[in-house]
Amino acid sequence: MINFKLTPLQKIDYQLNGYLIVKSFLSVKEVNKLYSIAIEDDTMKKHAFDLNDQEGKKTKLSLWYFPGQDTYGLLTKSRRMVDSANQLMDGDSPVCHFHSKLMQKEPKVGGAWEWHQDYGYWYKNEFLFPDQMMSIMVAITEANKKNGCIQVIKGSHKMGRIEHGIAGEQVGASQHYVDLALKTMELVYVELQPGDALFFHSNILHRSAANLSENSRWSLISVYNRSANIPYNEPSGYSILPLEAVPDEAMLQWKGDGLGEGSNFLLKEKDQALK
Ligand SMILES: O=C(O)CCC(=O)C(=O)O
Repeated sequence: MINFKLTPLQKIDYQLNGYLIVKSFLSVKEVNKLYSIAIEDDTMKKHAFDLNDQEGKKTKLSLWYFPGQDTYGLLTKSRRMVDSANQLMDGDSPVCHFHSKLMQKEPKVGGAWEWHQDYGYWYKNEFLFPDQMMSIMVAITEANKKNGCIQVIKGSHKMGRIEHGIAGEQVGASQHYVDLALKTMELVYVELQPGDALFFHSNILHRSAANLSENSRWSLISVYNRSANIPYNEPSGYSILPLEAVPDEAMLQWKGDGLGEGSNFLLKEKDQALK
């Protein structure tokens, strides 16, 4: 959607529930472009690594810190993404980009994500203000119950941070608190069509099941932070670098570069933090 703006009602929904779904956030043309780059771009492929769940099932993901002048970077920096993050996060310092990842859950082998809060990871980076952090996920292929769509516990962001431990190569929230949350709040399967977006708070409890279907589930997740929310244990430095927003049309109309090494990809072998 060109010149997309959240309505006051959508903002209230997000604050109440900890997430918000926006249908047709991207056009078919925009999603097709993201999909073909994901398939064809050598840099993206070269930097993809496998993340194992507790049963050894794998999600393929590429994660980068710097949104450049390539199609993915231009989407992450687009007005519709940056202005939405600005409307939804607490605080008033400039919006910055922490990192983005392309998630590829392949048919039959795509791994699960355990129940967690993203802030369960980011707390370790010593960000102090979870209300100043959020993610925007864009579905590149359809996401449904069969191919392991995201599940959220509606309103669970209001619980504050829950203890997390290690779960496979991931971090998982205390099962006791997850069980209590499930007893108290509604579990929602976030089924999306290509181009739909999910906005979610850094403290919402979420997970996804393994992809046991015949179809891939691919998505882009970009994470935003405010420049005043300094992480005292996060060496990349990007999460406090203000973003310069570009027009929504840029990802289709600008002659973007390909994804380059300048995007600063995470190398799994070398880096500890996975998110
Ligand atoms: O997309 C998924 O299946 C889960 C991703 C997730 O939980 C995350 O990135 O925090």
